[in-house]
Parts: sequence; C-alpha cells; structure tokens
Amino acid sequence: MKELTLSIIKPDAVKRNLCGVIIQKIEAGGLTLKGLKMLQLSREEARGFYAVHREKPFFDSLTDFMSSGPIIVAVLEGEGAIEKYRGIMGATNPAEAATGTIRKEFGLDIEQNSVHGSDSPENAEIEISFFFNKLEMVER
Ligand code: 3AN
Repeated sequence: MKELTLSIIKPDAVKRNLCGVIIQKIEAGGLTLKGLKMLQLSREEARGFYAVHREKPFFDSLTDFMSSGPIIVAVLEGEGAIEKYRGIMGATNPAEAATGTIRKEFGLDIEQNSVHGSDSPENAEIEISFFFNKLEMVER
C-alpha cells in the first residue's frame, strides 16, 4: 500500500553537507519526494515536535540539538514507506545500525544520528501536518 512518511535530515548532517548523499540514498531506496524544505526550529518548536519524548532523560538535550541549526524536512511516498524508510535509516544507535544504512554511514552518536523517520501511520500524519500544508505537497 502506498504510504507517506516524514523524514528529517538533522542538524549534524546538514552541517556536514550530507543532504545530497542522504537524499540520494532515499531515492535509490525506492522512495519518492512529495515535499521538501529547509528550516530551523526554535527550541519551543522542537519541544513541540518531540512532545512524546518529554518524560525521557534525553529530552532537553535532544530538543536543544534539533534546534541548533538548519534541518531539511521531507514528505516521502512509496509502498510501505514508513518501514522502508526506517530500513534505509538503520537502528537509532549508529553503532548498532546495519552496514549501508544512513545512520551507520553518517550518524555520530545515538542523539546526533543524522535522520528522523516516522514510526507509525498515526505519527506520520501528525508529523507531516506539523511541517507541511497541502500546497507544499505535490501529486506525483
Ligand atoms: P527513532 O528516531 O529511531 O525512532 P526514538 O523515537 O526512540 O528513535 O528517539 C527519537 C530521537 O531521540 C532519536 N532519533 C535520537 O536522536 C534521540 N534519542 C533516542 N534515544 C536516545 C538516547 N538514549 N540518548 C540520546 N538521544 C536519544
């Protein structure tokens, strides 16, 4: 079934000029860009986006990091896009990620792990509408 998912290229990867190579892996993995933009979250916006993690010990550090520099947000489309993209990203901890995945190749540590991807259809919908309105997503 065709699905949508939200991708974020995180500040650590944007800073190191890895946007192109990450988007290359996304497209080569069979996902199609439906929306794309660059922005920088405020601390408050980052805290809103990661609200599900507000009780976690890493919440302050994570949201400071996510608001520390520009990010690229994208809506990806494809068959089983959510699971497919999580496969392309690799495990949360780059040290445990499989060879060839984005996080294995580029992630610095469990927090600065270069990319985010939605983990369920419900969260994909919430996360996409956090960043994109209808006009910013194309039909392809
Ligand atoms: P994923 O992004 O693989 O779905 P989540 O949802 O468990 O992982 O975590 C959200 C984000 O929080 C991760 N992408 C990572 O940046 C950060 N994170 C997760 N676990 C830790 C941790 N133990 N310490 C620091 N940051 C973490």
